[in-house]
Amino acid sequence: MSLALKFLSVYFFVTELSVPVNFIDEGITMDSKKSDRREFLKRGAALAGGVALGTTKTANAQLEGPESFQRGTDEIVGYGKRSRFVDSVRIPHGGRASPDAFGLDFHIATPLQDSVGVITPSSLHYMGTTRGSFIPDIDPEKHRLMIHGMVDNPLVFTMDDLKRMPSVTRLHFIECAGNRSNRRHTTIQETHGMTSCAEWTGVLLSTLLKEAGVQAGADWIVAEGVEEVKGASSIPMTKAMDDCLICYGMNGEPVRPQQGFPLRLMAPGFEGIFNVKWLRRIKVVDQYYMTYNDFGHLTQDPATAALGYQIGPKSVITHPSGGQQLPGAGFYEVSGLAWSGGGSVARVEVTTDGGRTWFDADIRGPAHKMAHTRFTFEWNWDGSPCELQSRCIDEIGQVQPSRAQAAEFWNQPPDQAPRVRGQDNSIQPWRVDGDGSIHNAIA
Ligand SMILES: Nc1nc2c(c(=O)[nH]1)N[C@H]1C(S)=C(S)[C@@H](COP(=O)(O)O)O[C@H]1N2
Ligand SMILES: [Mo]
Repeated sequence: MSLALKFLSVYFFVTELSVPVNFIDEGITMDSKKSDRREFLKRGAALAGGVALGTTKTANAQLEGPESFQRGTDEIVGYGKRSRFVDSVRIPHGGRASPDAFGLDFHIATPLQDSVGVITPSSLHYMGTTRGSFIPDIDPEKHRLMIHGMVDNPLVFTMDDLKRMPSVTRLHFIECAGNRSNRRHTTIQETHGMTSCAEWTGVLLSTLLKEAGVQAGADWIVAEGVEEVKGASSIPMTKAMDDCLICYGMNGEPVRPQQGFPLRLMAPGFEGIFNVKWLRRIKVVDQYYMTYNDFGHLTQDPATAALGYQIGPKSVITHPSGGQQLPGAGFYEVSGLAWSGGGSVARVEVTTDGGRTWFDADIRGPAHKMAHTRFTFEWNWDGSPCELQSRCIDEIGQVQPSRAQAAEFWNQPPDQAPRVRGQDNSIQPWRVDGDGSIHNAIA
């Protein structure tokens, strides 16, 4: 059939069902999808009976039209809105209500179970706050960033000043050091929801520091948010001069208030707490200063340290994951996210037999430095109970540890159940029961 004819028949088919005419585009691409599927079946990856049957049936049956059409509103025209059939939401993390009775927000977790690709929508980005936050309501016209201390020229920047400077746009994850899995968690939102990935736009901190002229012996900076006491972190000058960003943009619009509007520091790959929100001051100093946030970073000795700086290589299977349900045996694309504070993700391995055999997963899209990276693995589930895990290897060769290895690193006595006392980048096991239900398999 000629393309024109095909086009025509799709058109009539479509008008009959009274769905919008732009559906035609999809009618044409559907053919290429079909041939993919045939290709796929030839390769021997048989789909589950139920799924295949469902597909055949749909092809013969009348397709449903929309329930109704939405009348346009200024709100939808102005800022847009997702479908009422999409209900993925953030949840309070760690059992503490957000907002609480006083309107304070605490930690809030991203619904990673519903994630696709690598970008977290801004409205679903996790929120991390030390000891709770009222979200500052900052007028960007009045906001200033001061850089002072051991510099030749102390500087004060307006938002407009910053936007005149050379900018960079980069994909980076943030992860709270409190993003740790335990056996009481049931879903990935509970085990891993305190990490998100966004496209950040701003000025390199090195650009501003060079403008100010850093003096000899100035080995640290202290970055401060508007809350003074708790919103401050000491960061080594080497990191500040390397890849830290002063961000005003996030996913194509101004940084959201919960993420630090109008200005935040991004310290790629460092624990969440270093990414100071509502940034207003950077003091260049000669030594590590003890701030509220720095408590816990005083020593790198695993016997006493609560925290590190750089996030280790980490990954988690987002689908299928805890609380989800497989409809039956057959083909599934296992999909997950991997990231590392050490650079880009080089490789991800997946096991479906609880760690006895490991296979290379496919890396989807370019693996950016210190960014969530999507991996997938083609899996034929035979319907018997099994255990899925993933492990990340980053570009500097670091390998994501097992839970037992991470517990040993943080000095958990070997005769006790593995508990990760410090930063937890351990492998997450998901158990698949014979009925297709998925469960957290931490012992
Ligand atoms: N000013 C300020 N910055 C802050 C915090 C804060 O409470 N105040 N919380 C930190 C913590 S604990 C984390 S994990 C990250 C979270 O960033 P997000 O809320 O944008 O996800 O911000 C960090 N920056
Ligand atoms: Mo955090």
